[in-house]
Amino acid sequence: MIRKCRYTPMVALASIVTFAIVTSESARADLAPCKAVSAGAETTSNAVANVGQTVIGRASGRDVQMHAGILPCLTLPPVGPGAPQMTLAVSRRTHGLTSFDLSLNLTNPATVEPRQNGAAPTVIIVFSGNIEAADGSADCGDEVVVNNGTCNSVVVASNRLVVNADFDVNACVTVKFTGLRAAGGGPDVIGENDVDILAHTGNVDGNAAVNILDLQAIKNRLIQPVNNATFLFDVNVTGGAINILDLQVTKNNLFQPAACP
Ligand SMILES: [Ca+2]
Ligand SMILES: [Ca+2]
Ligand SMILES: [Ca+2]
Repeated sequence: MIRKCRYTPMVALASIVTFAIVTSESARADLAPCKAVSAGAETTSNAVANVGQTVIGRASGRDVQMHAGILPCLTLPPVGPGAPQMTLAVSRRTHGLTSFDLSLNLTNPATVEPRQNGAAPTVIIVFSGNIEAADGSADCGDEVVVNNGTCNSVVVASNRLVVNADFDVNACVTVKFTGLRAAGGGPDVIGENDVDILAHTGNVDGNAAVNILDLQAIKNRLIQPVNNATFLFDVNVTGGAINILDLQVTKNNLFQPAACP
């Protein structure tokens, strides 16, 4: 949600002014900083607030005209860290010596993770800015709750929340976070606060079922090395080459249902 506001002096404030918060860190670079406008002066520059600040001066989708010298952004709080929000998330599996990340949908439908847990299953949630636990320590069962899985540990690293978690089999796994804020005592995290992943062993094509088409897809990649194009087919997360064991674990899960609400 980004609002630019333009101020034209010597005209009364019109209409009902709406308030909005600039929430996009990436957008800030496009916006000029607030600056003073002297009485009677004309300006066409955009007077804006930085991320996390309240923007005043836009009504019903149109620019609001203001009295001379009144620049609302001059009265706003000092620039501080913006409110972070989740921007992307991945399910990471370690295939032998190499990790491969499956990008996760942040909203419905939940992404299907066809791979087993492997040695170090991790969900990594990336935020728009650096974060910290408000109570000083990011913990399983506190800041992070994993439904239909086991939260093993949580690490905050800059703008990433690293959740080491085992997924239950054929389950809708939900990683939910709370109690996080911008690093340095900044504003609380805003926006979506959880991500669903459908753990469905062998469902390599990501549709509703584990069936013969999944077996065929794996078969088509037999003996191929695990790489960025093939990692989902290393269902048992061993690395090396895709092989009969990946077919076998998929076969063992044929027609087993799984769904996220
Ligand atoms: Ca805590
Ligand atoms: Ca399938
Ligand atoms: Ca394998």
